Amino acid sequence: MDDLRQKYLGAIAGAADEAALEELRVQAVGKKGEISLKMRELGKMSPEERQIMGPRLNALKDEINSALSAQKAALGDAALNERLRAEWLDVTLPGRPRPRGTIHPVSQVTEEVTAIFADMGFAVAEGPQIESDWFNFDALNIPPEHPARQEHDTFFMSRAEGDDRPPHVLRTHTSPVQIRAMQDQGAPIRVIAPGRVYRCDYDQTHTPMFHQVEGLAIDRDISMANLKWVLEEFCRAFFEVDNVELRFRASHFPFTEPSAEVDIRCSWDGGALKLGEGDDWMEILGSGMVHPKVLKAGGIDPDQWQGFAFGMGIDRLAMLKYGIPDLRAFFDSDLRWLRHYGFSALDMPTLHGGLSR
Ligand code: 2NL
Repeated sequence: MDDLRQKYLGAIAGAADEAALEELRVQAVGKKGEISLKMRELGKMSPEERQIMGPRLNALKDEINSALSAQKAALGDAALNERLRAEWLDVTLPGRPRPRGTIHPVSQVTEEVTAIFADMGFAVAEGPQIESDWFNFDALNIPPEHPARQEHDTFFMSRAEGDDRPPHVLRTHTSPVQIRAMQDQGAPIRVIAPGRVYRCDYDQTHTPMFHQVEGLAIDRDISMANLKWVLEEFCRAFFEVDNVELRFRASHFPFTEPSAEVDIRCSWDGGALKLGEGDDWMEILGSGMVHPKVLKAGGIDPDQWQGFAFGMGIDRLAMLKYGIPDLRAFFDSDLRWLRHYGFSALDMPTLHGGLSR
């Protein structure tokens, strides 16, 4: 009895894992285990022997069972301690800085402009960058022989051999988007069309791809006065200055009549641009009342409806607002430039939260 006791209690205390423990349990107290077999032998004993051996065997069985569960608990504790040691983590360490992308100034300014005009009830319209010459030119009162066609430095797509139809073009302005919007939605309508435009021109101040935003408002009685208010409101919000002064200078565009170029009062004291004060004027956009022929091309009756349109360069707006000197760097994908002039992805421009902070 003592040998059995020594053997199993020693083995249990030395068991390294739960599998070893289970093997010992089966060996000792399982159905065919050593203790169980001994208990079966009780039947063959004399009553006196049985009186002594029975309780001793039962006590030994109990002792082995509790040693088994004690060791099982100890192994569980050890395993947990080992996990806690191995999976230890210093939660006070500073976060690891990840390589961070930034929002391009063109995207930032597009979002800002969109937020401002959305607040005045303008929806965003989009359209194809490859256009038919009808949508890019004819619909905008620029017929084939019109000098403006040459001035647009158009990129032409190629047609298949023997196909004599006029080629498609890369849109030279976002106006065709607004023609499509008029055709699709009819009047009244209030939309802006921001997007990429293309002209075959490359120097200090021109890139063959650049960004434009145009606006269009058509209703029964929209006038130049509404245009003036909308543009003043826009400049106040966009440049974040209370005193803006705009000057409307008579001009000419084929798609508007009358037409006006708009200058903003500014000063260049000490090389820094200040808006709303000073004796200088800087041209920021073109505008006018939509030409009746353009309304017709958009499927809108010019005897019933009228309205204004305007257009400006997003890249130039970004350079002015954020003091970026070189236009061509916009499209170089230089990571150092992008980190310097880029914006945080989390700071979405809103009118209430601040446009650019
Ligand atoms: C500029 C001048 C302008 C428009 C764009 C327009 C569009 C339609 C009808 C009439 Cl659908 N006009 N757009 C009007 C005046 C000026 O852009 O300097 N852009 C950079």
